[in-house]
Amino acid sequence: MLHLSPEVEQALANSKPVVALESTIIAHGFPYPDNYQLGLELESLLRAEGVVPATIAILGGKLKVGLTEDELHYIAKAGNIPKASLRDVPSLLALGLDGATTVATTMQIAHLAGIKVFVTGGIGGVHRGAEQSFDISADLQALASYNLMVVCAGAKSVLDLPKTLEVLESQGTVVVGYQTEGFPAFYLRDSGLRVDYRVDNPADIVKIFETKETLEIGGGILVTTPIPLADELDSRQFNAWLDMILAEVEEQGVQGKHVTPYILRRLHEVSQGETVKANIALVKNNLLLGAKLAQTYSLGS
Ligand code: PSU
Ligand code: MN
Repeated sequence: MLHLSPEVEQALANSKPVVALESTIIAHGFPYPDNYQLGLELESLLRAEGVVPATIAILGGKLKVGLTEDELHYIAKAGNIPKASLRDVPSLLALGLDGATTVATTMQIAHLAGIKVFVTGGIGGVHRGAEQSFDISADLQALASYNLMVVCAGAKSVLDLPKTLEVLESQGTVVVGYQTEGFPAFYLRDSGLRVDYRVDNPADIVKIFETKETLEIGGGILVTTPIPLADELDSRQFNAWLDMILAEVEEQGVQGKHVTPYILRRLHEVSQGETVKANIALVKNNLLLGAKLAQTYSLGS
């Protein structure tokens, strides 16, 4: 069921650096054709760093690790490929269906393939109002289970960030800040919350990861890095947009897996593209750190 592209298969066999990328960001994170262009650009940025990109998706019931340009285009354009979370994977495979992988499923599949680094924009977490809705992303569950370095710009303040950090602590997930003491809040550099460890160079992050592997402690490491200063949004403006959109979610009864894509789409609309621009900038920034981590890890193996 696991289908590695020839490029990814060869790189892994030769312990060359590989970085996994998710497909929900392409299917649901950005409008077409920007999403297709972004998918291609992320891959070529990694290649320029000497790293093999492994974009992950479920297509026709197969776990695809490394996509062709046609497959990437299909996912970007289709518009109706469902978000595949952990619980969807067996059904999608058994029934021969498509799914865009979230952080959780991308981690699961990357882990099956033996990939150690995954770069995304922001993770899912505990939603605001979770004490009522119980809406907690399976991304946290995956971070508890799969042994990968996951690079992100923190999480959006769409989520309840203090609760998200509490769950990460309860389940024993290592959270580090790359050149930052503050837990980043995606479009904003600092959430006002702290990370446990500030680490200033990629080699030390890999060292933490390898130590965890040596001790056979399961689960991932969440590597957070803030959006570049020049790309950060204005926090008052952002919070005003967000409050408006959260009110819509409530009013329209948006629920379950539709919440995150709804919020993202509306942010893109009301900000007239500003959030898209910031999102692209932070993913690229994350990518460069992920490339360094993959290179450092592969040198040691
Ligand atoms: N957060 C973002 N952008 C995203 C997502 C989350 O800022 O695109 C996507 C990721 O694929 C993440 C998923 O894994 O949404 C989380 O969805 P849920 O909250 O339904 O678990
Ligand atoms: Mn949810």
